[in-house]
Amino acid sequence: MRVKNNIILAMDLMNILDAYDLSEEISNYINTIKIGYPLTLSEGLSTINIFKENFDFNVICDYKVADIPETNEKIADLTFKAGADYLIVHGFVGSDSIIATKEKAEEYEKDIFLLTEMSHPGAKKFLQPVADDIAKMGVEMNIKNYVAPSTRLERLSQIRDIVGKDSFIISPGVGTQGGDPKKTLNYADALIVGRSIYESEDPETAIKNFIF
Ligand code: O7E
Repeated sequence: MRVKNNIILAMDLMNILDAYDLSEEISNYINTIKIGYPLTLSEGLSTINIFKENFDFNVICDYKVADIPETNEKIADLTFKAGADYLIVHGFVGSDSIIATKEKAEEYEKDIFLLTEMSHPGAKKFLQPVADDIAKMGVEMNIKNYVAPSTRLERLSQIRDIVGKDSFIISPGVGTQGGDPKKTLNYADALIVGRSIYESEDPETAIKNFIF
């Protein structure tokens, strides 16, 4: 995937009209967005195709899928059928649950991202101790795309060492959560940025602050 300006916009808005307006404003700078529960639960899965048809964005669906294989497969099927290019999947649920989403992605000629460690402080307690093992499992499973935090650069660097230079890492936590965007790009291939852009009075200028 080629991510324009190495920025993925986290489209955590609660209605499609605001999201559409923002897309028009920033589409010269962005070709990849991440849609999560805020927009999907507000407006439905059909939002995916609105972005595909009107802006030709790469759409990453951040549903942090974390269920048994049979349920993961259903979630993945609905998401790719709705037009998603990528689905983000939790790693802690184990390889069988992940394989269910990966195989479904392959049926649609799409792919998944594996979530290793998260960016918020609470992730240190349960997720951080197993994040390296999640990344190692991803390598064993031949997964190429990962999510790892920009708020703890030493951890991001460690996860990069595990998954190797040819893997694609996207990293949330820059800006509002305190991560340094430029330093993050020493280890990650693209930044995930939400509030610093969509809550800005001037999203276009805000985006330029993340372009290096
Ligand atoms: O802090 P913001 O507003 O720049 O938004 C960050 C986005 O990244 C937001 O959608 C949040 O849900 C997501 N995110 C994290 O902030 N931390 C994580 O560890 C993981 C994610 C995420 O996107 O997970 C899947 C990639």
